Amino acid sequence: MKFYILTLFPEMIEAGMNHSIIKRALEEGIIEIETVNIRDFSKDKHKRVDDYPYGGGAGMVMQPQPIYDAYMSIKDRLSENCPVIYMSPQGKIFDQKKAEGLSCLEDMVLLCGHYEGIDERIIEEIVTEEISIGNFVLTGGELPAMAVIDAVSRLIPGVLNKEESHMNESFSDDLLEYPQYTRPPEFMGRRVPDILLSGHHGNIEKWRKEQSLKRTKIKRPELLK
Ligand code: 21W
Repeated sequence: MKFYILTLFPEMIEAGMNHSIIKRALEEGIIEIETVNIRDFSKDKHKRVDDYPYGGGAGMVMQPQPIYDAYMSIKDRLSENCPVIYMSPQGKIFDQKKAEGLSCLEDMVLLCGHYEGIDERIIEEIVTEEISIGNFVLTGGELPAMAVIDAVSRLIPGVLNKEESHMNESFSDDLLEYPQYTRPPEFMGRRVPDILLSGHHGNIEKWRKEQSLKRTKIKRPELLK
């Protein structure tokens, strides 16, 4: 899978994706990330990419031309129905189901805005969908793009190793995870539940199921409805 990221801050993406499991997947060539610096396509002598909003108001708006030219610079290499996803507070909220859908694709373009957003004509002309990562305000689309890359990549075969993919996950069956413990058996006077030390795998599995259900009821009851 190849991710193309249109951004004013390619170093942010490169730094963020250079660790742990995603770093390994990049090194193994299972995923590929190509950042395109929108500023490289500015025709302004001061390399400006933003301007004042028509009609007035606070903040700056990213101009359409540098974004359009950045997109055109990769267009020839995109798959036929490659989505162009604008990371936007106005998008549909990202979830595990959406990650699963995206994980079947060959490639995708993630467009990251900054300042107060981008010129609306770019959304009309090149964007195929908008995705938000939640109802809170960030300063740009780079962190959301990285969240999408991370969530999608770990679903691609070969990205997680055997142990990692055995991780019983929150959200895959709409239940939260059971509590986990490692050594030592006692910490700050708190004991690991005896059942986990019993070696009785049947009982342990039953206990974990009960814990998952109990926790979901208490912490995230909306997941059960
Ligand atoms: C925040 C851009 C606020 C624009 C008209 C007049 C991408 C994001 C972002 C940002 C505004 C995501 C306006 C969750 C997020 C993102 C930066 C407001 C003001 N419009 N998911 N004034 N939260 N945020 N525009 O913030 O780019 S996905």
